[in-house]
Amino acid sequence: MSESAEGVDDRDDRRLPPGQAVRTTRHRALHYGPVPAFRPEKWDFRVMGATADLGSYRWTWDEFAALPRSGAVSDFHCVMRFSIPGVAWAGVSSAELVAAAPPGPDVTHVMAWGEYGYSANLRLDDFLREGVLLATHRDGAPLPAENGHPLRLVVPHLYGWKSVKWLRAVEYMTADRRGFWEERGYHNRAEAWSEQRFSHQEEAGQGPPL
Ligand SMILES: Nc1nc2c(c(=O)[nH]1)N[C@H]1C(S)=C(S)[C@@H](COP(=O)(O)O)O[C@H]1N2
Ligand SMILES: [Mo]
Repeated sequence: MSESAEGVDDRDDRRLPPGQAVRTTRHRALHYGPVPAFRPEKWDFRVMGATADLGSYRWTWDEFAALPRSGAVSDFHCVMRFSIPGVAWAGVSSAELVAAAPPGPDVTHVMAWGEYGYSANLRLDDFLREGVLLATHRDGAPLPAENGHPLRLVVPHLYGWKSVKWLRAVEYMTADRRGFWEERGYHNRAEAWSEQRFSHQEEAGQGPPL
């Protein structure tokens, strides 16, 4: 197997978005800030903002674990140019969440909120794309703590920073607003196949003002 010093194998990268290579070495989990502790009795998950009935929704850990589940296999693309092919995720699909907590008619975007205020904005149609999961499991096992336990978002067609780990809430929005990295120079939409890495690449109208 031809492998470069950086531990990437770019021989068979035709299935990958441009500028990406398969990472073959085990990698350190990537995130900003510390790994939060999971306290099941304190944990909840919320849907808030512009819901159809203008109320907000809250699930305890036991309630969330009882929602209908599904799985999806997808490739994961980090903006740092490595990809992890064929990750098997399981959890609650975004479609299932939206069925349980319907958005109002004017909702165009969502903000995914993690612990400690980490956030990422998504177009509603990107959030509802096939394969988007609120995942509790990866490759058949509960998520390791550093990979988002007990719950993370997975949005395979967007760069990895949109896949919020330690997910605690989804906010329905009637206008776009930048999340954590989108305010700090990264692309508002972050579609990996069109290589939307940085905010300076945004066309007029692709995002709210910086
Ligand atoms: N809460 C939170 N989620 C996060 C991040 C973060 O810093 N905080 N980093 C993102 C980035 S840049 C990537 S590439 C992936 C990495 O996921 P992994 O550690 O499971 O490989 O998590 C994403 N989700
Ligand atoms: Mo990343």
